[in-house]
Amino acid sequence: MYVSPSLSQGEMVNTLKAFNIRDDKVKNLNIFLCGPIGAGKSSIINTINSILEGQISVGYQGCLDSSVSQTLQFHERQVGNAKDGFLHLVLNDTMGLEIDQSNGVHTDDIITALKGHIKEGYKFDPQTPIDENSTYYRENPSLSDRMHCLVYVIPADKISLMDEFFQKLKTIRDAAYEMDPDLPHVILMTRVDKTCTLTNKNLRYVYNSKKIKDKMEECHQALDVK
Ligand SMILES: Nc1nc2c(ncn2[C@@H]2O[C@H](COP(=O)(O)OP(=O)(O)O)[C@@H](O)[C@H]2O)c(=O)[nH]1
Ligand SMILES: [Mg+2]
Repeated sequence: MYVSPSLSQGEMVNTLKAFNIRDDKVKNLNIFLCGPIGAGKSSIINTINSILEGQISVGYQGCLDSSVSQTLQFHERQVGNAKDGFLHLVLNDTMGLEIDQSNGVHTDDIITALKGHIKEGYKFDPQTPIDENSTYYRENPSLSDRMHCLVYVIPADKISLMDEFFQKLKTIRDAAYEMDPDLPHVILMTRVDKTCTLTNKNLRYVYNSKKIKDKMEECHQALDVK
């Protein structure tokens, strides 16, 4: 699927709505959102769903900035709604990947989820990765169960504080390359309004800002995705 950036928002939405998967063994395209708590993952899911509902909103989810994850649950959100129909896209929120291993979801669990072994609703235990005997553990995940795209959600205003975190993301990146060398990796930079006075005034300047360009370069170098 290619959605040209020159399309209007309505045209983009229609392209997404018309999107179908050629392989009928794969029901939905699974997109894996991965990033620190407070990066804006839930806000992205909300914004996408609001746009599809025809609202013009750009939504930051109304929740508090927190250094500890509120929910340590594996969560799938199908894009769309019951009234207008669902798209063949599922956004998977990893939740609570903390800088500190002892506090958030274990990196091993993130990798297990990436490979499709973890079922929706599983409550992560920060101390121990999922037990293969758990009812939430899927022993032989199919192509339909695993992730098809890895999105790193990176808060632009926190990049310089994230050295240790980037190491975690690189472990996940390498596991993804090992699982499927052709898996697309995307960096999605959030909180650009908090990083530059120009974008803070108007988000339309996002592609004109030297500061944002430098942050994007910093992200790219830190993660080194192909
Ligand atoms: N200023 C600003 N705040 C944002 C942005 N994205 C998210 N937020 C806020 O950052 C906080 C964390 O967002 P959330 O979506 O819950 O992050 P999550 O932990 O990754 O799911 C919330 O208070 C959001 O309102 C953004 O692009 N700009
Ligand atoms: Mg969240």
